[in-house]
Amino acid sequence: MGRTREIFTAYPGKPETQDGLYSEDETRLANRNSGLLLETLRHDITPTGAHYLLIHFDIPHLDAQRHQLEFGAGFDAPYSLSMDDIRALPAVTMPVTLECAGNGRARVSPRSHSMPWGVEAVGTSEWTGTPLAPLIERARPAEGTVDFSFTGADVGFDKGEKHPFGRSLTPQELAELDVLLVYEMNGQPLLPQHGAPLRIVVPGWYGMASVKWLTRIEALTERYTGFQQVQTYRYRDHADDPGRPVTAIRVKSLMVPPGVPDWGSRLRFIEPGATRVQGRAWSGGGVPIVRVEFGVDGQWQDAELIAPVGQYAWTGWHVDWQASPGEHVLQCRATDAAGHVQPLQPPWDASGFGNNMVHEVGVFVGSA
Ligand SMILES: Nc1nc2c(c(=O)[nH]1)N[C@H]1C(S)=C(S)[C@@H](COP(=O)(O)O)O[C@H]1N2
Ligand SMILES: [Mo]
Repeated sequence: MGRTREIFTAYPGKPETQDGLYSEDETRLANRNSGLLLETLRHDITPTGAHYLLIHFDIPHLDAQRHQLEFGAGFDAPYSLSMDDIRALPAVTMPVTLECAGNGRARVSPRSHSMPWGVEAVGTSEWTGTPLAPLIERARPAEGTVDFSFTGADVGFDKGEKHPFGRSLTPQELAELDVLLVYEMNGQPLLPQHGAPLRIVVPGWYGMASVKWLTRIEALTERYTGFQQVQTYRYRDHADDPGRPVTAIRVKSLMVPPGVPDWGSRLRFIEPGATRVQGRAWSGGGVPIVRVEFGVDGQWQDAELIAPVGQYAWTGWHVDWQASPGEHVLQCRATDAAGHVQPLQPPWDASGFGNNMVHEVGVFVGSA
């Protein structure tokens, strides 16, 4: 009892308040871009309002009645589609787990200056739309096309360069990935913050590829050089490294923090005895999860897997743990069918991309 109170009033490791730990800019970013609440991992499909958000610039105010998607430059048979045209096409609904490539950045040291995600930049939604590849085919890409560009309606500055948010995919990537042109999320029209009225979803890739507020697709005979394609979203060993493009999601898992939290620190309190711990695991490129291990103070045991929510969506897992009194560090670690295992330490990246280290939750087991 005394110990419980002590640990929750002055829990060990609580840092002294320090100015400049995060810059004002980063705090602003963190307040614009919300993350998933870990307890919502209990839901197969993330409640819409709890899905993470990443918005580089401002949300454009688009009128769905007048919105047109243009298949423009570089096509031999250019055309455009209204939202009504798109809704009349064959519809597909697909559960897809999206994760921001910067998820986990706050654990990478030394850090780069960007959105300070902990572990929560992930979510799974049922996306409804129509397959994109046949629509691109219909516009007849000109001979020698090597890239397709996807341009959003949002514009802003990064590193002094003004640009719309845009990304590209090669014809081969388009053929291999089940890219959807999406207008609904969880059975409702897309919310403004998730790309209304139209976005793409690139299943199995980190979120940057899933361009929101989509207005234009072009076919290019030279590789696309948009800022968000070539100047960022690259794995770099150091700031001057041209790097390698960030593409498929790396294997990862999260747990619902068990017990109840302390308001300020989020440290968990658990009564001793049988405790069920549950969570989710996922990987990129449609690769299934084959194993999740649950660790208590560095001792690992296998968790039980529940069927995946979809080919491109996370897999549930749970484990029964006999919680013994004291402080413990709980961890979870997933392995995918390609043999990739989550590392215990963050993989090095100069911009903090692709950090798929194991999830750790500190708990105190006692009586209160
Ligand atoms: N037009 C546009 N598309 C965008 C972005 C953006 O800022 N503008 N952010 C990207 C990034 S980095 C991510 S992780 C996902 C986030 O999608 P969500 O906010 O719907 O979760 O959208 C991607 N698509
Ligand atoms: Mo992202």
